[in-house]
Amino acid sequence: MVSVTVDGQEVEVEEGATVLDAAEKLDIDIPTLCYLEDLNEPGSCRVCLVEIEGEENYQPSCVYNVTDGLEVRTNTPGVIEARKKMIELLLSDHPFDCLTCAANQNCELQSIAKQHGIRDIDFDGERNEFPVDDLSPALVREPSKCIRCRRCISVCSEIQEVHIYDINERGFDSVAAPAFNESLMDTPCITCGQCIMVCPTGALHGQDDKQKVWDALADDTKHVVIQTAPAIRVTIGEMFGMEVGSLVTGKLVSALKRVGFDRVFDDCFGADVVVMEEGRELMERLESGKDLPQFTSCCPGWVKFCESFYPSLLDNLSSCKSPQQVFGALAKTYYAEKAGIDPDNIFSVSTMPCVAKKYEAQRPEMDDSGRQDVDAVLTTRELGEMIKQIGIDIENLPEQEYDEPMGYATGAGVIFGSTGGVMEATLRTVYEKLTGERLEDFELQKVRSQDFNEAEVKLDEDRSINVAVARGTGNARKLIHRVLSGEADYDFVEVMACPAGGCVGGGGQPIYSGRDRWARMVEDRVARADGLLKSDGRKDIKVAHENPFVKELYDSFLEKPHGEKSQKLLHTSYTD
Ligand code: HC0
Ligand code: SF4
Repeated sequence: MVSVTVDGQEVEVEEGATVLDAAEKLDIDIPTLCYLEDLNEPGSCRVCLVEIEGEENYQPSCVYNVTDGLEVRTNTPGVIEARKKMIELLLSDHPFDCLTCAANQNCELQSIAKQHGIRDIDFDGERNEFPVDDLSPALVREPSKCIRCRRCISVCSEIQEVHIYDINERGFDSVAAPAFNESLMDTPCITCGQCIMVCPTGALHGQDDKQKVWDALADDTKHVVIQTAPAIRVTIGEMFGMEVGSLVTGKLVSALKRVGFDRVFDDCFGADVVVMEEGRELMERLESGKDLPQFTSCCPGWVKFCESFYPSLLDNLSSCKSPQQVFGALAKTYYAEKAGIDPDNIFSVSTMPCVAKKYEAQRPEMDDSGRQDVDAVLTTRELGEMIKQIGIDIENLPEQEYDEPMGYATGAGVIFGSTGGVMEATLRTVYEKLTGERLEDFELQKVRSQDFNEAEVKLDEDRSINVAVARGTGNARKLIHRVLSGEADYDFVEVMACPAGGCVGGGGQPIYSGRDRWARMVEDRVARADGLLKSDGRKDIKVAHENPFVKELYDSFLEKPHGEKSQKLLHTSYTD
């Protein structure tokens, strides 16, 4: 340990700590626009300047390592002025469209400018004007708003291992961008949206489908239905100041009815159907021994990752569509038929914690109902904004039930929303079909919060199913290399592209602020997943194959899992 003095107060910190760490220990908040705890190498924004005894120039505190006896001042007029100049320099090359910016009121540059009382900018010169890239169905890039903090580079390269961004050009023209400034559409971007979650400004944000949905709601010829993803029920509350992980299923249904949806359905019903289809597929593969391990396919970011980087594994991906798309295809066929509605008049919306789901809904093959199966996808953020727009606070609403026939889901469908959930939900059914007994005490439950896990599920003396789960595509790469090298021998593997617990940490979730925003998101996955487990615990039925509405679907429409009709409507193929 070494002893440091910051603004006259002495503090002990570990050797190798930075001045920023020492100040933090004393609750002195030095502003920075690049550093995020547990994520990136700091040192690019130069806003965190401090005065160090014996040094001629102001020093960036985030990269200045302490030594014993160091004396630091963080609050002198000179330091404050120097920081102001750094912020003004950034602002001098920034578009002033704060009022209409996607990050308005959630922008770190805006808050820091306010905190420093900046009213005028002394620097008057050239301004970079890069074109907006909005060709991706999921993400929008506004490079003119990039402050070169490198956070997107860290998350995409080090955590996700997709490597889309780098700093292009030098000096005044430098910007974080894909190679050759290509559109994200022309890169292997998997649309996970994790870069959105760490961007300090509005340089990266999701596509916005709110108006499309408002227009459909205002159109009397349209019957507008919505499906809610599992993770929405444990995160929408956060948009209204509720505690992280608050389970608000009934209030969510109420809010959606007030927004004006004709039917409010549950995507978890779709998840129960996926269990039936994907479970049957797994049993068939276990019997034939072909194309094992079976990989889950409900996460579009993971599917794109597999298509881009591991095309040799495409036959191992389950051919079953995701719950979102299974639901979409059924809404415009099964539900349309049952309700006597022309499917062309159904406008099908989903609300997801994810921006990759926007991309998935627009994949050209997702039209097995004879038209686009899901018409619009709203993230948790967009949904929260719509509910606020009509002046409702979700916390104060009464609880309501989902509509029939696609609103009832079992506990299996609900746990899809956090890592390990798809695996467990499928195994609950497969285990029971293969052994005649209930799967109790599934091991993965206990280790669900880890990055990458494996378990052996014993069926009897001679048979077992080896399973593995990875969250985040960086971890998926490690797992895949073990499979391809023959080091690991699995039967069933779940991958969710988002590192903070799968969908509960999706790129469409509420965006935190502050230096610990990444660390908090990773930590909060546990509370969010607990909310889903609570919901599972409250369900009378916990296995998908006992869902009475799923049984009715098969009896009256699909006939059997992985049968002719479900293969046409609910299964798909992949492209390399
Ligand atoms: Fe997920 Fe899903 S669980 S991907 O994370 O499988 O977005 O919440 O809706 O489709 O059900 C997201 C969440 C879903 C789908 C489901 C799956
Ligand atoms: Fe990288 Fe994901 Fe952002 Fe695409 S969406 S650039 S893959 S972090």
